[in-house]
Amino acid sequence: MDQAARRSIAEQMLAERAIDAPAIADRVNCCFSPDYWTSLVPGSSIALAPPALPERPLPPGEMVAVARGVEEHGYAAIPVFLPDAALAPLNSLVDAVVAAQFPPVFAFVYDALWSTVRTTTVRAVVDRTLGPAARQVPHVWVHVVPSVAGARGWAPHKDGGLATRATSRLSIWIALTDATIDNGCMYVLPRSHPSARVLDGNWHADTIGVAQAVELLSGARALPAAAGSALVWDFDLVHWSGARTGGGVARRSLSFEFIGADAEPAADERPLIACGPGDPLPSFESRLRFIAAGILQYSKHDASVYKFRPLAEQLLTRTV
Ligand SMILES: O=C(O)CCC(=O)C(=O)O
Repeated sequence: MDQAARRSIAEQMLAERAIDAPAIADRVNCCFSPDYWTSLVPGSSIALAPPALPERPLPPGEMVAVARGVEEHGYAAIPVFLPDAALAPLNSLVDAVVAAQFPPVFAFVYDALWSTVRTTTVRAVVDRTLGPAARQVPHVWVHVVPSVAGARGWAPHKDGGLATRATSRLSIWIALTDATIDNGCMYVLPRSHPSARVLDGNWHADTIGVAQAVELLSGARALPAAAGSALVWDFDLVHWSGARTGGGVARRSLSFEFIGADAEPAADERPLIACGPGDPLPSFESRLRFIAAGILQYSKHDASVYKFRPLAEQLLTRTV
């Protein structure tokens, strides 16, 4: 059986688990109500002014090291900049969305998630790596690797949908809980490692030799990340999630993308989001559209959201 046939069978199986039409209609109504969402979490907000999150300043010189890491290796780690006082409310928002039986990415209806990249740290990282006036691409995701042995996040890939192999772009992945070797932390193939050339160019090629596979294994690098720290990588870096070896807390993280002022956005990267000091957060309706587009785009990486595709389609077509 070829890959297309296998995929089609898997999609049919997943579609059979789809939510029925009345349940979708009910959920669409909830989705479009800011009051519904704020009622789930006391003290939560959905507005345009970004709330300031508690933030821990980075050691001097850290930004230079991050920018150098991205340039030389394609990635870098940012030490903890979000303290527990910021992480606890963020995790409560994800808890509430999951308890209401929505995919975790719906936590992006709330201001606080958007505020994580309006912090001094993230702004400085984006400025240093992409230059001034970079903007946010409306691709966001909440990654959850559940507390089940063998569970894992996304398979190896390079970022960018229609903008594959694009330059002047940066992903920022913020750990909401500790990401460890045992619970499925991220792995990368540093671009500076000699084996990275194996995946240059057409890295989707169906066959590579055993010798090359062994070479690739030698290049893989695990990146454990403490809650409140972040990883950044550019769109030419192969990265993936490890598999969990056991239980413990779920591994949770947020993903964001940014594009330099000089780069032409691909169709699926519009509308870009201005994210300088003083710029408003995306409107509630825009957030719903970004969440819905993410479900359609990322269900190929995250099968748990596949059954929400009809809901996402309705969110994209219905006007408020
Ligand atoms: O957290 C994960 O499992 C995958 C993150 C990732 O690869 C991405 O956001 O591009």
